[in-house]
Amino acid sequence: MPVAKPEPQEPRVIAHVDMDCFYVQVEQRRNPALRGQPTAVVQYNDWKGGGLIAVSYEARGFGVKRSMRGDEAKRVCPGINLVQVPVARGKADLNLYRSAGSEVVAILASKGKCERASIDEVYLDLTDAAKEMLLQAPPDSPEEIFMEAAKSNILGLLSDAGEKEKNARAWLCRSDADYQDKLLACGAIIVAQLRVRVLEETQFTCSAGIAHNKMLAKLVSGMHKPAQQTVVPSSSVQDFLASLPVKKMKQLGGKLGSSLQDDLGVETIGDLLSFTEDKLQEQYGVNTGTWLWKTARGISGEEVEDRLLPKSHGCGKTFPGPRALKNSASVKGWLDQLCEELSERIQSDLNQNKRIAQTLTLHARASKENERDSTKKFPSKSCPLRYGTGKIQEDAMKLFETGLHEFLESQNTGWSITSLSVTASKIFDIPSGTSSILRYIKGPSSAAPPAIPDSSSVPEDPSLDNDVFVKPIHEEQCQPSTSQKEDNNTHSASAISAKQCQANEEKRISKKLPEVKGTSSILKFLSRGQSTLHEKRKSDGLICSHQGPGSSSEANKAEEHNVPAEAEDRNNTSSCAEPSGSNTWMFNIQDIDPAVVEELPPEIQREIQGWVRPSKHPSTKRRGSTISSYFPPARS
Ligand code: TTP
Repeated sequence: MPVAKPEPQEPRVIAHVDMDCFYVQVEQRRNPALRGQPTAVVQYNDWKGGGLIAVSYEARGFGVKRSMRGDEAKRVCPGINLVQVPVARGKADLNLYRSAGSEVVAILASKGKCERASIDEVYLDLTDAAKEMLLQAPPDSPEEIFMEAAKSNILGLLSDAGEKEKNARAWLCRSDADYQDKLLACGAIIVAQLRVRVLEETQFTCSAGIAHNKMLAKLVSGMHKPAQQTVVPSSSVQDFLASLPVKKMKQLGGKLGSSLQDDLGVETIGDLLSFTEDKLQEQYGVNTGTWLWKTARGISGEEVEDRLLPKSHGCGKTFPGPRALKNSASVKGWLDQLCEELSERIQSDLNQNKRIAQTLTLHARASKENERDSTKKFPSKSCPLRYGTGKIQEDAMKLFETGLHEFLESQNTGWSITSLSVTASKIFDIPSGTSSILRYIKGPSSAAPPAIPDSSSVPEDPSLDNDVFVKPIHEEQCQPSTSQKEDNNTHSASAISAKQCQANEEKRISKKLPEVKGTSSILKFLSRGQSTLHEKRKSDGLICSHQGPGSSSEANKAEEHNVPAEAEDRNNTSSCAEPSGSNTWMFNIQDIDPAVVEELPPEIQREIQGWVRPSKHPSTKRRGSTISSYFPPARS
């Protein structure tokens, strides 16, 4: 259920940028002969010409829709070019589109905080850039307004087609505008400049919404497509929301939206205005009630996250109709392929971005032979993620078997699987300089040691790779899950003080690392020590911070880990000291993969246990044997 976030005191400028018919544009860049032609990208499939997943605006003009299959599109538009999605391992290979999306993100991220929301859309927080423009070079003359900005659609600005540009120019440099509108005008100019840069450097067009919050920016970014932008001044918010169907609002597309319609007779967001906050809270609980009340007024405090990388990686495949999988051998065949791809992707994330995924989840859609109409769902199953293709394949199959067992409820009946997906989630950053963790994480099936990441490289994009990619699922995957947020909060509950780190860190850092060999055995580790360890971890939320060159300040790092700086002083349980005056790097003990811990030398393991159970092992820390020696900060 949605929860209202506190709104910031200061006005913000937020943009939502969405690529136009993205996959088609990528294909048109590969084959310029397709430019300006009715074109659609088709999902690999030989049934009725495959399913359309992206349709060019020229083809839309002929009535071609994404819901059509290739054969139908040809009937509607005989001249249409149908381009097949690249295929690898018998399923769609979206790498081409992912890296095209990364090109765009690299440009958009140049002007402010950037959150990659899906394969082809981002949120930008342009508040600082807009403030700077307002201070340094505010728009003051209609004639000098950047051409693309002058084409903006400004919500609530009445003008016929002939006057539109003239009015927009005037609006963008009104001297009598309030501060909020002035910032918004600067934001609109910045977004227009960014969109032109994207076009020049990638050949892709995009559309954008510019508003004071994410919710409004997202709602309008698709309003004038393709290649246009829409601005939402505060004064036009109420009119805009008044007629907006509830189901169009993010978070109201499902059961909550249906309940608003059925139980309260609310059809548009404007209809919600007639309910008091108390009434909405009474109906939907305190949090959701407040969220609805605020949403009706266009208020949203949701922040743009600084995130260019995915929160999870997923690979999926659907098996509709006759393609359904009906025995374990065929499930294993497909799962192996999906896991192989997932393994490659998390390994590449580790190599390029120094990020480790901790949880493997298996989702499936299934039905029982004798109960086709049953609503019982195949339960999603998760386990700690072990690196290495073979291990992931093995664990995924076990998860499948466990899920199937539950799903069948001990009935001896036939079954069929119509979709399978594996996801790697709970991804965390290895603190900078912890090169040795990369060595430890490398399981026997990982062929090569992870490369030292190149900080200048453009990060991988966050898209999931579902064979038939359904947007809402995709978005969901890109959002933090409640449990993830809860976890973060748990981390913040207590943290080991940076001041507790022991002195002479640099000496230890320069100590030669011993060679430690072993196999990753996270499951073994967890079955042995998980319950105590996890309970303690949950209550302790340990963080250890260490000195290291070139990293950010303690407070900043604490923020990165959602740890209030003051919380660090409350916990005197750990044992690392910091030489004063130098920078700090931190890691959260909860973020260390237990498999990694198990492979460390015994004295290090004892030390970690000491952090986890400080009262029982107050003096397990020994000079020269602390964990920091093994996860040392980078040396410049
Ligand atoms: P969208 O942004 O939803 O659509 P689009 O970019 O094709 O067109 P528009 O101009 O209307 O925004 O999706 C981005 C890409 O994601 C799309 O080009 C293809 C892919 N996609 C799928 O593979 N399956 C889907 O169900 C959807 C909705 C999109």
